[in-house]
Amino acid sequence: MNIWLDGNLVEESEAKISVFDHGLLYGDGVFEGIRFYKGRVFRLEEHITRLMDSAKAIVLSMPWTHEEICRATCETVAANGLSDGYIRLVVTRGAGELGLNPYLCPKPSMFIIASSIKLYPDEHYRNGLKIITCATRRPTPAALMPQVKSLNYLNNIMAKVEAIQANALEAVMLNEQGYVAECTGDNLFIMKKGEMHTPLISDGALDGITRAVIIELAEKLGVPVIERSLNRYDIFTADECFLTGTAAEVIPVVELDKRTIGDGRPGPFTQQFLGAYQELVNSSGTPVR
Ligand code: PXG
Repeated sequence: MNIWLDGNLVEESEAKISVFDHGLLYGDGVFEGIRFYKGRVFRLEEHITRLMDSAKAIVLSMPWTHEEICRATCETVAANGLSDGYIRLVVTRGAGELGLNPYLCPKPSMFIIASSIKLYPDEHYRNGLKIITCATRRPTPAALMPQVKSLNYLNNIMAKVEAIQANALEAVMLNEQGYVAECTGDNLFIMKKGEMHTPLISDGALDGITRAVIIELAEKLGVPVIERSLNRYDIFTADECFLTGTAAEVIPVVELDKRTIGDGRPGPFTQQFLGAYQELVNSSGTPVR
């Protein structure tokens, strides 16, 4: 496997980062997870824009331009001869002194891995996920900005642990006020009386690229979209519920906290959006060469 590391494509065994890198020492850095289908990178521009914004928000000055990163991403996919897969793009603060001070790290590092990703097992796309609400809350924006896709994922990992311990694959995370923010690695949508509802970004959700695509598709299909604060009541009483993410794509949810959502089967809107999403990813994107 060829890894792009600080400007060069190197063998996996040569792709090494210093133990003094603040990305490792403090989770100081940002990342993106991007998919490519049939040799085309899906929503590449949007992912790199979010990466640059995340970096800016944590005062990490990027030594590479938007265009250079797009090119490097495509180059990495092409170098590995892959047609479908997953890209992990990571920017770390770089190596520096021990101690939090990021200004003592002179040079950020960037690496790009093009590989595959294990999705939820197929049966869950057919039958729907059974998920839980976890006790771990999304941090308030006054603590850790939820829109920054930082290397600090412990909050989500602790939520994921709760899900797994409860024999579930995902967990709904609430914000400090008790409103639904999102799941540990996916945004959440419900359908109610033919309308689509999804939490506001300001309620602690990541501004998901897939979320934006689904909103676009809904508007194209004439489905009203309402971004508002949701609580568990809204999910319990929804006709349908589904999650979106680069890795998960669109996945139905049929149960929350042992309560059946709708009729307990993936609903027609969910199936329609999953179909429309799959059609879009297979017919658009930036060619890698
Ligand atoms: N919320 C969170 C907290 C996420 O991390 C999403 C929503 C969905 O966003 P996109 O832009 O993908 O539609 C994410 C997505 C990984 C990985 O291994 C990436 C995510 C989540 C979990 C794992 O790359 N990001």
